[in-house]
Amino acid sequence: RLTTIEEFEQATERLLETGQKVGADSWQARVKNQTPHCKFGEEGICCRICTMGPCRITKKAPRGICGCDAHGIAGRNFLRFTAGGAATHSDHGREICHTLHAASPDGNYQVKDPEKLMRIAKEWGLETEGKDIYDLAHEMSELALLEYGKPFGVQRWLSRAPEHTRKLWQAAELEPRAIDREVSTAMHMTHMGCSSKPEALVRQALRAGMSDGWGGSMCGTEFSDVLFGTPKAVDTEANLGVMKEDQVNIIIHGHDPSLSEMICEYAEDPEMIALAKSLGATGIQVAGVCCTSNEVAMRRGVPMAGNFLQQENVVLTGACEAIVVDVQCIFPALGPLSKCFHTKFITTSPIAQMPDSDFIRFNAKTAGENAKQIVRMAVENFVNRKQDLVHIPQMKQKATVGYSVEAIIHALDGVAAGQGEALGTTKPLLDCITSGVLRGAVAMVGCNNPRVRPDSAHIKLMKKLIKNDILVILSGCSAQAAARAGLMDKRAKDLCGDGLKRVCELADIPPVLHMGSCVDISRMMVLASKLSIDSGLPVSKLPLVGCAPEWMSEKAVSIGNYVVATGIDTFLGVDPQVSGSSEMVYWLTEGVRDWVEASYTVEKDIEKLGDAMIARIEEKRAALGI
Ligand code: BF8
Ligand code: SF4
Repeated sequence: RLTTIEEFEQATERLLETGQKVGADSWQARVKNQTPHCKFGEEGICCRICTMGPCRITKKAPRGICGCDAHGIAGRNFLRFTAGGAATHSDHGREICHTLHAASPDGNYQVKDPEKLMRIAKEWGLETEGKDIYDLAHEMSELALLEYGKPFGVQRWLSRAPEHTRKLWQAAELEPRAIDREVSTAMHMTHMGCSSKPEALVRQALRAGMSDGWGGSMCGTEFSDVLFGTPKAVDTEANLGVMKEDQVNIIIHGHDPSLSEMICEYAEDPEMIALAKSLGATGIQVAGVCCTSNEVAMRRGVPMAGNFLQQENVVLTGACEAIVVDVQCIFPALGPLSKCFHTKFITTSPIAQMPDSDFIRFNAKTAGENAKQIVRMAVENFVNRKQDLVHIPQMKQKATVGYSVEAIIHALDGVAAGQGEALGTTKPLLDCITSGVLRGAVAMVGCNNPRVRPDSAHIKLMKKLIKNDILVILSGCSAQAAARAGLMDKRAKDLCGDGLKRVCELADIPPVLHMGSCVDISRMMVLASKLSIDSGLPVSKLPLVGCAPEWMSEKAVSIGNYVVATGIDTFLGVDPQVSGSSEMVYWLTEGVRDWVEASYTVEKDIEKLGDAMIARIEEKRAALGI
């Protein structure tokens, strides 16, 4: 049985009551204080790029002091928003490259998937014969780091894309050059007195997005696999019920697996477990929040406590000894909130420093020591729990996660073998789509946002899609919404149409596949490219669409831009704050189609959003005559 949204909400209500007892603030209360939002901001027509402003566009004042109109202002805001997201993902990727560079046989980090490293090295034209795997790792990490600042040429990863897509990118000047350069160019273009032409701003927004998805994020995903292992199907559990009343609960939150992997290692350290027992706990439970959770769930089966808008809930259980964070999507609210409980809020990255936290600077060289110190701090904090505040909602669901492209191909091989077909291709999936057993696929991604009833859009859409024989692939907080609801339990096949149900049975998969964190949307680009190459069809002709129904972050826009630029129509449930400019709306929803054969659709009515996706998939099928 699925967990319903109402049950999620009842559990939250109960936790908020605890919060009230201890005088805690909550996002639910802050949303009320912030409503109504500033209309100029919502429509993207407030500019504070120079101190002659801020300027806001109204009927009476159609131009800023410099003369920039609504289109230029909304366009610049959109490009800066994208640049923020691209920088964030790509910097995460860079950190992973540095971790790879620090890997050594007897150091903190090892190469867990040498085969994948060799595969990428060959792809990049390196001689691998007889090379020590760590020498190769260092050489590869240096090459990858150079992708961030190389003076000439375009991103190496682009060679994975089908030829048709590459031609479109070349013609539209969308190929990302050095990763950092695209962010710099975006900042330069949006400086006072540079670009104010929507077409140019949108073009750079797509290219900056491309530097993320086909640059920095791809480095992040691929080299995380090399370091920590390429995910394969693994069982886990999701929702707050994974926390344990009789154990030390360590919550890991953020994004970079360099930290979370190490915490997981040391939470299994016999010395730490013995310490926990000596203090009255029966053991140590690690659980995740946000993309960090996705990373360690996919590789280790570490349970998922919750997604973005559940982060305060883990502290409100009163049973969280430590919430350990690195970068991105961390509420500064966790500082004051943790002070209302015994919880230690431990920040670890110079990139994300927050008041009211204990800062333990974490880096690749001292990772082991740092992780041990953090785990010890959490364990020693167990005795400070205030028993009368402890309440863990007894809700959790089983989930099977870990569907990297490699794992999906492996599952498809199971089907191919049964039919005597060649292994290692996406052909069985394409056959299912051509025959109509599957109507198509939706890549559903992104955050929660209080503008949408949290998780409800994700879950509603997934249920609708699988019922219509549409396979759903997921990442980020969308994936966690699915897992918490129970849609990643293989038994959820019973909620599917007959076709998808049969595929789930044959391939032994759940109907919604967890592909990882948000940087792992690069995996989806690789999968789409493979489908295109194996079928001989352009990506844009495949019955495949993208969707972010509850998105909120700059990263999400950067992602949307590279997904669209890859030829995948993308459906948003939250407005990208450009509605104050008809030209920006035109460029994003129609204009870009001339460059990349895909565009955005924005629809805040979730039922209609689902219908629009299904209609688009059916249109694509009809155009192919299948
Ligand atoms: O990068 S889905 S709330 S956690 S931004 Fe953040 Fe959004 Fe979650 Fe991961 Ni992605
Ligand atoms: Fe106003 Fe132009 Fe300055 Fe923006 S750049 S704040 S529109 S004067």
